[in-house]
Amino acid sequence: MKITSIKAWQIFDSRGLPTVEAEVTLANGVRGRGITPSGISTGQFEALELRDGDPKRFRGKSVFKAIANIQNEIAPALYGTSVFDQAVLDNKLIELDGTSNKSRLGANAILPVSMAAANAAATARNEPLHAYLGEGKGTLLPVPEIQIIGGGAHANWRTDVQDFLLIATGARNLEEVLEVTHNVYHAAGDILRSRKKYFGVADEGGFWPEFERNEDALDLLVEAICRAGYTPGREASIALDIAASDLYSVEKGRYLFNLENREFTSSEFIGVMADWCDRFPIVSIEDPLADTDWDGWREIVGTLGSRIQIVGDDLFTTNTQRISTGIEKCAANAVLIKLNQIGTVTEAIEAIHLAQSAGWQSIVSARSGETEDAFISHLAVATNAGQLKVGSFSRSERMVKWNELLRIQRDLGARAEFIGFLKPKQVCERKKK
Ligand code: 2PG
Ligand code: MG
Repeated sequence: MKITSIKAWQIFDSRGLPTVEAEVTLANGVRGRGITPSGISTGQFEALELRDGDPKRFRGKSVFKAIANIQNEIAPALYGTSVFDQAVLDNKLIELDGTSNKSRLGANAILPVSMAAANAAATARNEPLHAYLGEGKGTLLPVPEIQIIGGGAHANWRTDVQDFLLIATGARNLEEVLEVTHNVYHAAGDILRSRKKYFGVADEGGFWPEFERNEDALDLLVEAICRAGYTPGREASIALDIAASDLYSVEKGRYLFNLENREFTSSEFIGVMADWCDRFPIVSIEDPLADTDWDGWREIVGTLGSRIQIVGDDLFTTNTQRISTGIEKCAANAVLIKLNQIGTVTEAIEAIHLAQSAGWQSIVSARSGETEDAFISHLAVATNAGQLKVGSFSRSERMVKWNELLRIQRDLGARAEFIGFLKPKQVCERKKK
């Protein structure tokens, strides 16, 4: 089944910023669509997001160059290519770009075409996307990791730590996860409103509170879990995304908590997190250190890696070379997977497979700038990734992913598996089986 047409347009994401939508049409008239999300706390090693930079148009944020690259270069190169071999197709895109970080054509030109082709292929085969991408082998429903409080770059730095998330560690199925999450999310809102600490909603739908210390958010989460009728650490636990690259001052060689006017060396910062892990039911920490601080990453894995999940996001940027280095150095035990960090569907799937082969967990993730697209829910199931992180439990660009997961579950029927949150050791044991 050959590609006969590729078109692209500028549309808008959940922050109201321009992004790229591509549409692939096949010889039989079947069409597939792909939309690029966009991050704000981006890692320096990510594939390049091409923006026009013309201050007179969309404050420099328009994506017309990326769209022109699709129309003038990508489309002619892919006409006549079979849509059913995603790896070959993605490889053509990588070669056409010719750079190591997709900086010539832009990852936001390449990715929507890659996603649109996968969608068109699935439709042409009359299969749901998860079945097509996973060749029917994807049956594991990912455990949702759901933001309750948003901070950092997503909430004008009201807290230094970026995400305070909930994982329903005691849930026996997806419905229970969503019920626990629903109850804790709304309990947290009630508490904040009653204390007049509610400032609004952050970029990913989590609450944007007025706190004096980062730890206040941990206290709030524990209180909300209890208020909702659960036992912290049993039915519901805490995950954090420190997004520490944003907190690291190269000049000072220190991590900064500006909210509290505190500075830390790498080891001191690890000490803060170790102390939090002793006092709060934390099961996962993402980006606890900056993406250049490999020694710090090794140290935190030595200190906390047997107890909790240590996730590399900015550290790895879904890049198999960086993940391989991380595996060699024992610098984490889990990888965050973001399609637009690397730029093609095939490379994202390879990153998940690499993590799995090392006995690491993979967490498929949305960006802070999202759309109505639910591709990642399918990707998580297709690859048996284990976890899914899409922001909070409000706003349609987030809920569409959770709702799609429920649809996928219905679609899989008796084949759907839910095994819940696995500790690092359990992930390794599952791999050995
Ligand atoms: C992250 C993401 C999503 P952004 O750091 O994990 O929460 O943020 O998309 O802004 O990089
Ligand atoms: Mg992150």
